[in-house]
Amino acid sequence: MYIYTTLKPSRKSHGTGLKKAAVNRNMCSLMSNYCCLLCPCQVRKKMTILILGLDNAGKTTLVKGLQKESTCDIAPTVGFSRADLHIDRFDVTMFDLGGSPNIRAIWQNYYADAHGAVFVVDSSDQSRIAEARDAVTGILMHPQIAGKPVLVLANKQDNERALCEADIIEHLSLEQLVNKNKCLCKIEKCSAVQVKGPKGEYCGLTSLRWLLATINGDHAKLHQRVLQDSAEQKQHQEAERKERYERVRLARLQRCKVGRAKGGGVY
Ligand SMILES: Nc1nc2c(ncn2[C@@H]2O[C@H](COP(=O)(O)OP(=O)(O)OP(=O)(O)O)[C@@H](O)[C@H]2O)c(=O)[nH]1
Ligand SMILES: [Mg+2]
Repeated sequence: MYIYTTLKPSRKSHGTGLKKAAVNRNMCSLMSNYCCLLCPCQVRKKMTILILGLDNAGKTTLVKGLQKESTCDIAPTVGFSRADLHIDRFDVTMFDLGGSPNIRAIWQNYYADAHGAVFVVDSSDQSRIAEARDAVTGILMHPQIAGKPVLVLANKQDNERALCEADIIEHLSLEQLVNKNKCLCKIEKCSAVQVKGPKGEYCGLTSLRWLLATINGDHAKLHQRVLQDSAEQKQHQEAERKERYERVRLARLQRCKVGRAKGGGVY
């Protein structure tokens, strides 16, 4: 069985697989870091990350925290917002996508462009954990996301009712999901409203560094996939646009014919 997770069991045991470190991957990552030092032209790599999760999970708060902006009074995201950040030696574009049910349909329009994703969970809201499981299942099973690295943030840990990482893994069926879809995955606790985490820096940033390093370790392959999927998506969208145009043109033509047959004027 392939183990594609570095999930850390914190309270309960989750089988032997979870404890295995991805040694080869880390070696590749180290080698690629070393190559970057030797080759200055490759120093700043571009990465696109999607920030996904249910409405009210704390996605925008997280992005604001990463941008060192105020995390107070944040309105629900209608559509999406884009943030460009320089983190270490990476140029990171983040798409913070609105999580309300009527907006979730647009998420898939962004999958092709993503090198990886962050899934934010409101750990304090057990009443919506099944909905979060359905959402994360849909994301990881999508052919344009499967195989890409995913960071799961168990947010709102400042709330005393918050579920721990082990509970979130269980409720989201995360182990089965990441293994089935071959997604490298890590789960981290987070409180997006708190400016400093236990390691002295913003909690979201510490966690995000894992995602960036993981993408960096497989950047050439992931980037090739992004280019190919994005090109295919554009072609598909263009074909759909032409088809729509043709449908409208034929409908108009038909209306004109009917109008003429009835002896009326042409509109
Ligand atoms: N206590 C607590 N509240 C948080 C935390 N993170 C976010 N919130 C609050 O949760 C609410 C929703 O946060 P948002 O960042 O707007 O959530 P979102 O996921 O972007 O929601 P949509 O844009 O609707 O998809 C806000 O009132 C935040 O202040 C956290 O770590 N702890
Ligand atoms: Mg938002």
